[in-house]
Amino acid sequence: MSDGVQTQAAFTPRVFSGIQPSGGLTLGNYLGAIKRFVDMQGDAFETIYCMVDLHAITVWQDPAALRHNTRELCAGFIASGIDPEQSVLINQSQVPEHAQLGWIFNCVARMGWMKRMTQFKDKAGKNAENASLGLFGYPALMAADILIYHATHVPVGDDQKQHLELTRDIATKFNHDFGVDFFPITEPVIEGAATRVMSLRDGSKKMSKSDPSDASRINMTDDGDAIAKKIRKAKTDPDALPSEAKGLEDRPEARNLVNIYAALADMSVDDVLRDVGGKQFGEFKPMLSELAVEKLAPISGEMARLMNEPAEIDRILARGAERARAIAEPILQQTYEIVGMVRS
Ligand code: AQP
Repeated sequence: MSDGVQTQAAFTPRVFSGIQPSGGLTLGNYLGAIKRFVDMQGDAFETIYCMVDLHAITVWQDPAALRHNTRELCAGFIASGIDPEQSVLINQSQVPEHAQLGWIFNCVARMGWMKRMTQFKDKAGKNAENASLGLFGYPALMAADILIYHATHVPVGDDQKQHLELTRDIATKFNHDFGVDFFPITEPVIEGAATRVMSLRDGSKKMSKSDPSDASRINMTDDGDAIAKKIRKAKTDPDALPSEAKGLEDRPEARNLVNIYAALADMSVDDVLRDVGGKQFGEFKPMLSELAVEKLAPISGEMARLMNEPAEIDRILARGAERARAIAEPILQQTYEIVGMVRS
């Protein structure tokens, strides 16, 4: 077997990433994921972006809401700048090869690896015995989502780091067990000022679409008034903003708002603090609201327009599935060959 570097060189540079249609999009999903998906479109990579509906049902989803959220997520991708001609846009369940490879990876991943996944512990909480088997197995399906395309790079927020390490472990074990160099050792791409956007109500918790408190997050469908109100009410401390990033170290809420500002403005945290150091939150919060509305209002307006044409969204997803399957199907067939399944 050749080493990892040679293996990587042999694969087409290809980006895959996904988002669950488990609710409406948040500013966390936008800054941690979608905005960076847009940045990776171009000549350097083939890009495949996915609404991971099979992952969403690892916790209960109302069927009508799931359908709505999947289409709205697709609208969010496009409104944020994902070009459905340049990128392949899909919902996971229309490309059955994800789930088929997912089964093989269920047989590669080890129970001990899965038990260490902190997201399962966070999501299952105290009631782990009552969690679905799918929620436990989620990271093996996520590895399949990525590796069914031999994706080499995966842009994600910081919370997905552990799952990507597991993806690398699964690829390595598969290659080793079967004596092949078949799956790439995928690179996580976790970059930017907002790899972990925190709740507006609690700087120690991630901003999340399923947080019961709507005030904890900015939804991509919020109007300007709602955004301004949520930022005005965001938890902070009584001190003025520091002039250097070091001064944010023990101030999670202040750090969060500065990180959000930096990511929205495409500035570094140091540059933001050079401008706003010394200001009180009474002055900084309106600046942040104005910037957030300026950046998000065009996206939410375009999402609303696209949602008036659900048939067009479905057409884009059907076309995406066709393009995705052209890549995934041969990789699945080769995987079955390697594993020893009879192909008649
Ligand atoms: N708060 C966040 N900051 C930065 N990135 C984030 N992401 C999610 N929340 C933040 C990134 O968005 C992508 C899609 O995530 P997901 O929807 O598939 O799952 P999640 O991470 O579990 O997101 P949520 O909003 O917390 O969903 P629920 O509430 O359904 O569990 C990933 O790249 C993630 O890192």
